[in-house]
Amino acid sequence: QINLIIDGMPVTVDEGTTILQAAKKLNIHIPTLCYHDDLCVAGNCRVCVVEMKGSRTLPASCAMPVAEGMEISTNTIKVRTARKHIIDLLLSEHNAKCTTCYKNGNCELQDLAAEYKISEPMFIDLVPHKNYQMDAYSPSIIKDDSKCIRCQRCVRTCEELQHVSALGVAYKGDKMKISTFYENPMFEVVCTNCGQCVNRCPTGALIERNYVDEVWQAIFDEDKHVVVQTAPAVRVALGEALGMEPGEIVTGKMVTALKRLGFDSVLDTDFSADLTIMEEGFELLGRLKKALVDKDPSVKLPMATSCSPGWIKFIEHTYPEYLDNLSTCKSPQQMFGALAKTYYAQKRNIDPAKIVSVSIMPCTAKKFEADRPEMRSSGFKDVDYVLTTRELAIMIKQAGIEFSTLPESHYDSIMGASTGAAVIFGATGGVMEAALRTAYEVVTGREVPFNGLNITPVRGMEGVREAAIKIEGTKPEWKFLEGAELKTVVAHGLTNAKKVMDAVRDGKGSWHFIEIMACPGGCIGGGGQPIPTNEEIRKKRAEAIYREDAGMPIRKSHENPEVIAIYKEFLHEPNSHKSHELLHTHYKE
Ligand code: HC1
Repeated sequence: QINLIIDGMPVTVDEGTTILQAAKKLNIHIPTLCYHDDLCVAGNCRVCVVEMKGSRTLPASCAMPVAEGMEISTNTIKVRTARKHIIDLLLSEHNAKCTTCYKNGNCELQDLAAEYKISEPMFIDLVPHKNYQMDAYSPSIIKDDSKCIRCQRCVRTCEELQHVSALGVAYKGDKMKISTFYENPMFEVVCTNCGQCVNRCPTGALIERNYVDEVWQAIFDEDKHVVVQTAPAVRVALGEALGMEPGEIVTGKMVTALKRLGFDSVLDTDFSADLTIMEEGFELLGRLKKALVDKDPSVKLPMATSCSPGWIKFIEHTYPEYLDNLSTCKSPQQMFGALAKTYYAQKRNIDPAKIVSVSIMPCTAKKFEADRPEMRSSGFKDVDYVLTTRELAIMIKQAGIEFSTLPESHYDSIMGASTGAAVIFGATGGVMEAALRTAYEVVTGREVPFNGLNITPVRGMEGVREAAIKIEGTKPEWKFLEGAELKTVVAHGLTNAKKVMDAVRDGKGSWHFIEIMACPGGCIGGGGQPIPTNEEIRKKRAEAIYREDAGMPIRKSHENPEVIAIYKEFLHEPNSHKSHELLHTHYKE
């Protein structure tokens, strides 16, 4: 334990704590820019400098560990002047057209400039002399170097959290910039579109490509029928972008808001998440049968989930030899899109050409996914526009809706019913838990033997989690699984995905089923979620997801009445010819 004094107040903290963390314990706010809770310390912006008794220099509080007897001052004239100069220097190289910036009102540099009352710039405006580049080729992410302050949060995110390293530091000195391999557009390098960099960028240098105006246009077009689907993780995060606390469940208010925005039908990705469980669950059982009964050597096991588009892009780039291990199921977003312009159109008697299909996702990679050539099995682009949670919040604000006071509404019918199994898709481990709830019951006729359907071994925030489930008392047609142990593993964040895939490649993992989500925490920590997103906030959103599940009247995908209906009326059975036509795909090398 270390004792020190900050701003005249004594504080005791563990060895290894930084001055920044110790100050936080005293509720003293020290400004930061390059620092982020999720990332390793960089100490390169130096906005967090403090004065230390006995030292002539001003240490960066994010990088300096505490020491016994230290006396720190966080707000002296020297500190204030240094911070002001640093902010001013950053502004001299920053395209500060704040009024037209997408991040206006949610920019950490703007906040600091306001806090430190930067009025007359002290340094020459260097922006006109710089050859800044704008990369707007990706359907997911726009990179604008003129807004970059080179804090390298994006670089650390891409390298540490995601093990992708699509972004890196190029050149030195005043030419230093954040760039890609040979300065190619992000669209053409190994970027997975996960948007974790976007979520951590303190300015407008990395933003999502936004489709708010296009969606408004569709809503105002009387000739169009605009359907909207909402992803599981949006309902536990949207409130944050509209002034509410992390972890508030706003499902009913969100539905009301979407109806007031003018969408013709407000439906739920959770419906197609339940459908995914049926398709994916039977696919897994089919693969197990082929491997165990038919002894078919061509069967690929372990089977891996395929609903996270960042993960799909990652496996395409990094482990292409395992593409056949992916489930052939499209993601729930894309299953929904394909059905919106076929099944839904037929049932509502609407010309599918007039349907505009919009999805609200916690994810930027979903924009890329919707653009993939594989995603046109309805004969049209299955999902026309993908908005992030943040973009939906923008639309709600633009419409002048006071979100927190909204009454609650229910989703519309046909593809709006869902279960607790679907909502947990939004948290890491959720797809696995939902699949086990259904697969176990299909095979044995009994509920999965865990306390109240809560398969806790697959829950939590540990990067890689293994769980095994013994199958006993099988129905006659599944006799080959009697006594078998179904081995599963769950990973979130691509660094953890790499650990699992390396183990598979090296023959160290003997799993049957793998769930991988590209983002830390799963979709609740998606790149399109409200900013800030950090560990504490992810935990609160995950808790909300499990609360939502626990409160649902139906908690198993195969009991979703609209899923039962679609099989009866349209798809016939899981993995049917029709299902394969619309709901499955194959990613090729
Ligand atoms: Fe997800 Fe999924 S859970 S991928 O995390 O399978 O984005 O929320 O919508 O498609 O259902 C995201 C979330 C989401 C899909 C589902």
